[in-house]
Amino acid sequence: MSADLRVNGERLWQTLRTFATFGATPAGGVTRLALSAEDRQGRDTLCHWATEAGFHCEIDEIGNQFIRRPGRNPQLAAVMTGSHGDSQPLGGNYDGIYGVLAGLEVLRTLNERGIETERDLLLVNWTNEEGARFAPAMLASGVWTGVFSREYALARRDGDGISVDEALRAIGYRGTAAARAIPLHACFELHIEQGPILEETGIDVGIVRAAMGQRWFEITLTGFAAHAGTTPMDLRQDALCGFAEVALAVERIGRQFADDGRATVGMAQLTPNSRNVVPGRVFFTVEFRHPDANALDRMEAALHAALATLGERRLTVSAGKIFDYAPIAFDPGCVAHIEHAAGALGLTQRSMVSGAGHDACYLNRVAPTAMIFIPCEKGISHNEAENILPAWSTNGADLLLHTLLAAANE
Ligand code: HGY
Ligand code: MN
Ligand code: MN
Ligand code: MN
Repeated sequence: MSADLRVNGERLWQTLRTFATFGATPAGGVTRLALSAEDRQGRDTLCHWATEAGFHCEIDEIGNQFIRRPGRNPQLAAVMTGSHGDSQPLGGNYDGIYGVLAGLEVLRTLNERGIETERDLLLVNWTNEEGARFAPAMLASGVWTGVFSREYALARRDGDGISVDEALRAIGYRGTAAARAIPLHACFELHIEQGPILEETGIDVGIVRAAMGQRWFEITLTGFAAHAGTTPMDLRQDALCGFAEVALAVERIGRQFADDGRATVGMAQLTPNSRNVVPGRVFFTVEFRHPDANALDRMEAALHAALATLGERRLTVSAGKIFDYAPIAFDPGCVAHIEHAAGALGLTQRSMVSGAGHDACYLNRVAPTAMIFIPCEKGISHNEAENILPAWSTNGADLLLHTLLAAANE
């Protein structure tokens, strides 16, 4: 297909601006948590645009949205693209939704130019990729690819005790289609880099050949809530001080496994959280990432060693691992499609490993998969200041267009 074939970058940019109003925050980002009213606005809009363009829109039992553009040979396995429409609590306007809307722009462009493909093209908006409202992350693509059972996922609850099942029904997205993988020929996810490399090196696109493994832990330290004025220091069972020691130990573990290692304490809740009560309990999360599974094992062991020292503070520890996936190697054939298309489009490119998790990491279990990154300003993401340039957006969508065409016609 001629490299002159390009998407309508301005139209794509306008769809991104429209989605930026669904959960817009005063600081210019979005709060569009999975299965929230804002997420519903986005889902309804996506369905409307898709049906307006003549595509079939289907919802599965975990709320994943599938938009299908039929090919000439429907009996051939489809080619999939997509990402997620949910955001972090104070997230950016491009993480996830850029890949969904660029995919829609590709389908619209093919329609406008009357271009048929051999294989169906399937665009997906995955439910609850972020894991911000309902842990763990990539929950719904995890169900679709068999990582999690439907029952486990539907029963997951948010901080207010609302289950995924209840939230799906509340916004009318508890679909009927089975949330189970169908045969796919290939799968490509387009996403912002969420790191600084492409912008700093002035390279147009990243060809993602691998992704780091991740492990998520939920930990509760229990001491004893006591009067701040009458409890001598040596009689305290202060859960917050124990937490502080573990949090710094987690940071040390991350540094010990640098440059690739990542270690984060992202959430902490103390009880009773009152200024004149010695904290009796702290719930917190720990997550590790690394491209090497053996390193993840050693990071996990170091965490348990740090937790074991808390006996001296007479704290009891309950720790559970809620999420664990091994480092991912994406499909060389899919990587080659992206490299070839980028060359044909005259885009500069570099091979990359993703530090972020993506639905593609699970899709890679059921189909040949790879990812495309575009730059984002200063690598900022999971932050309201996340930003991309229209030219980057258009480059990524053009590359997705030509990559999907190659895979859908082989
Ligand atoms: O946490 C992640 O890596 C992804 O952005 N949900
Ligand atoms: Mn994302
Ligand atoms: Mn994210
Ligand atoms: Mn191929």
